[in-house]
Amino acid sequence: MISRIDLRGDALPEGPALRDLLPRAEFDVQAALEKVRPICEAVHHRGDAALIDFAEKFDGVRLESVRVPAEALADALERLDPAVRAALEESIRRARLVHRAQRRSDHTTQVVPGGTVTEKWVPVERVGLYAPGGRSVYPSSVIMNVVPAQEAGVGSIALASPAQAAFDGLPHPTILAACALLGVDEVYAAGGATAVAMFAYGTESCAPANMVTGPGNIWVAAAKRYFTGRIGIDAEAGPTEIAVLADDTADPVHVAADLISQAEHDPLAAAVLVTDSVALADAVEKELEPQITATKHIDDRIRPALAGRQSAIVLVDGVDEGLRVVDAYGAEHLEIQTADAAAVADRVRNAGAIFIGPWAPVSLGDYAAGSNHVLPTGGCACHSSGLSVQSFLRGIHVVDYTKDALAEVAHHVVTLAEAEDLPAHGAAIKARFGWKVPASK
Ligand code: HSO
Ligand code: ZN
Repeated sequence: MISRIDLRGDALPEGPALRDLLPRAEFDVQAALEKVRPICEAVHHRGDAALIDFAEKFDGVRLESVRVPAEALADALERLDPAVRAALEESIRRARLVHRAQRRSDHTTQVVPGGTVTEKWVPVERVGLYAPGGRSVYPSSVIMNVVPAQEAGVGSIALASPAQAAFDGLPHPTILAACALLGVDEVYAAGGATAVAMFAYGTESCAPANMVTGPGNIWVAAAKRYFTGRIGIDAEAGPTEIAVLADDTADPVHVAADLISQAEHDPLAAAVLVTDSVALADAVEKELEPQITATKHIDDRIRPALAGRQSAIVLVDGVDEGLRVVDAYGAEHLEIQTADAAAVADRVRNAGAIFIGPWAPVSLGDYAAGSNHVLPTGGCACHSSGLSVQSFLRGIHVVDYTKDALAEVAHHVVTLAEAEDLPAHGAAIKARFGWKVPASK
């Protein structure tokens, strides 16, 4: 069911050549871009009316308004199963602890006497968050988006999630309840690319946002790409990935369960085991079948995810080689299940999040570790981080120089301006000193 890639024996190739040997699905956002263009433009030109038409077409329900009334949020919270409420509250509490600690403070550097540069961190003014509907109704993702935005101090937070025919055109009640728990009261019933377009352009009922974050399918990713430059985005989230670096000390029951746990998200989800132990590889493979049979989403998601070209068991010559493989892969989630797992984890360079040892499965991070679960996929962990307070802040340099401090460096500025054939740049300095460049001290 899951293929094997045997990298034992020969020396591993370097960099991109190694990455090419590893499994990964096609996620062709560019191709989807052409399809979302007319949708985005319809929202641009027809506003709420377009959103209502698209909800009817894609979600099968005719809405009276896209804005969710306050009573619907209160009602969803009231009806929420108390156990789910307690779990969401604990997840929020832990996420707040971690994200509050991320906030950077402003910092002033004195470059010369009388010359300072302060880096001031300012939250984005208005953010639109997207929470998928359909196959993935995840109140946990509402938490993972809202908490960092709130802890960053974003003043205006709105959330969109697809209209659900089964709930009178409202977004799913657990999404609404999560919003109510988090104090988010501006919620819209809009899905996929239409929601991103609503936030990017604004409509009669929704003011435009400066930034859109949140997971979603390929249409959401394509719409984010369409608007890049106009608005800020977090990342073009692709299908979920788990990589497990394990040796013969790992428990095959745990490893199999963790691979299946992420395969459960999507037929395109990736589950990759990297190990130097053939015995473990065999035991995990043997363990998969009974565990799959005992769960849900078997034929629509788990089997195709594990059998797909994006998933594999990769055999390597040792943990050092395994580390090179997981670094080349840059997994969204990386579990280290080896002897001395913390020391091995310390050597990892590329991963969205790292989970150390037998008691930190990805599922814990998905819900209640305190860490964020909106993480870079598709190898983007090689250059990007997951969602954090920092994602919602802008660092603004504030330059404050006295006359003496400017005079001291004036000749260098004028010299560089002339070297770049930009004499007006130099003139802006000279004009302040009676058109004569002050002599250097
Ligand atoms: N593993 C998913 C997030 C998620 N899991 C939501 C359960 N609910 C992507 O990191
Ligand atoms: Zn998950």
